[in-house]
Amino acid sequence: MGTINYQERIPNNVDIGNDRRLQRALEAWQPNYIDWWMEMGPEGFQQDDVYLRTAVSVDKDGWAHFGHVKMPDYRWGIFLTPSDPNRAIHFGDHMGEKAWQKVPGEYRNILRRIIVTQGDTEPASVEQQRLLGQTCPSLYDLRNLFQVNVEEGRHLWAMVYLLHRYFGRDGREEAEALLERRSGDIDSPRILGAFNEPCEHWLSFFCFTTFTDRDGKYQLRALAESGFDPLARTCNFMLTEEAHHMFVGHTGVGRVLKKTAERMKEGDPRTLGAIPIDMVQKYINLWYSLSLDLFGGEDSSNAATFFGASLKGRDQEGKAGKYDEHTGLGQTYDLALFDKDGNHTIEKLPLRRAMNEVLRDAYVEDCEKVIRSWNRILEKEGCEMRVKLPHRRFHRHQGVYSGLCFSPEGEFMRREQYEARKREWLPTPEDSAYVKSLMTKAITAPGKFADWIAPPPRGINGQPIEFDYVDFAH
Ligand code: BYC
Ligand code: FE
Ligand code: FE
Repeated sequence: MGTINYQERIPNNVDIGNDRRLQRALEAWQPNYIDWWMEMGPEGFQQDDVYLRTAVSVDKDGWAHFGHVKMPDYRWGIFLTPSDPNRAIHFGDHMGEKAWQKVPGEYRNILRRIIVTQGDTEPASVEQQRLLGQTCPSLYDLRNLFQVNVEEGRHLWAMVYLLHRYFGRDGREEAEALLERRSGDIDSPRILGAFNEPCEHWLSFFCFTTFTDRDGKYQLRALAESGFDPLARTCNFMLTEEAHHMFVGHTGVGRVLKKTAERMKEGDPRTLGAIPIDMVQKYINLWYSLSLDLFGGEDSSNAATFFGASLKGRDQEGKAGKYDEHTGLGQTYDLALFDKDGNHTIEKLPLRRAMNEVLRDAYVEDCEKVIRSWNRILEKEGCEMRVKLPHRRFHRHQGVYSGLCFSPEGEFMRREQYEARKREWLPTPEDSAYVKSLMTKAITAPGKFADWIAPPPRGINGQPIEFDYVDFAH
């Protein structure tokens, strides 16, 4: 079950060869996917050999093979973790029933919508990152960018498989539409806010992979609990890939801070070509708040429906000892509300309606750990400055705090006051221009790094830091 069939045109471990209709549908989608990849994937590097990992099995250890491949030849495929024939639904209204192997008719539309929303983020992120290779700080980082990109492409395959296999004709139409929307396009944008924001330089890329890919981790963990078994199994395998994306972001920002702290011993980081810590803080504020929005409204009837229908659980819903009870009924969640004058009340929200917020809580806690590890780097370098997460009410565009203004400490502010201070908290055009001025060309000599980032402590897959992670065709 763990092994993947690479003999077929579409690598997979779900026996698509035994389902002619499905195989034909996916093989018809494949050339459109490649067209999308050539048009919207990493620009300028499609002919180069990149040291990439490819899934060879879905077993926990040893699932990956490493080798140089040209990105358009990457073996994108469909990999699900093994099925457990006895798996039962463990939350919501269907608790105790056998996990579904087919889509329950009554939930067909909402399930398709969840899958399409998830699927849409994957190609969106590739589109947002498509020009970054041209200003990479090293070959090591270039390779990591491309690893993230090909795997986001594979995550799109994962969702498209579910659409084709379980949703028939409307699934096929949605799969086509996933290749037609474009990040940031006025007429046909991607579905969720953060995936239409420009990601113009490597500091934004590292913040994106720290905070936005980490939203992915929590959404996938919630969907990995799903009563719809194929969705749960596909998300479980996606999570093994996701860990590297967050590693890239977490260590990337960490290396930026390390370099800045080193430089601060010599003088003003700005005049020494490093990125000042308060500028890093602004990008943390931006990408963290955009990513908080991805969890949806704090009070959400959609979230209540998803949980009640046993389609989307809480973080680690099935983990022994984590939750006392799994219906989410008869309980409340205290939510702080503000009116337009800043008057503050606490509402007792029925727990099911608060499921987006419950998931956001798990995410916030995880992000706090990341911040602590960044601050340990600063401390070790003898730097007194620290970074922090802004309050979850700061700079929100979805949910009960959108339309109101809050400081990074979470205090209510009048709009004029907030507007007057916004430049201290969020990147300005000048900040963006400064960061970009440090990243005007690709650093491609093996083992060399741009001046604004420290080298990593070790290479990828046991290779040395100066390894040829990308072999250029010319
Ligand atoms: N932008 O009830 P509400 C990843 C809409 S990241 C724009 O508050 P709900 C990745 C919402 O659709 C993980 N619109 O929230 C990371 C609804 O519209 P309707 C992505 C938004 O429905 C990096 C209305 O506002 N996966 O994988 O519970 C690289 C009110 O909705 C936004 C998923 O998100 C927004 N931010 O939505 C690559 C999982 N937020 O119904 C990949 C699938 C909400 O009024 N999605 N709206 O027309 C879901 O489970 C849910 O749809 C949401 C929350 C999490 C988005
Ligand atoms: Fe992904
Ligand atoms: Fe990711």
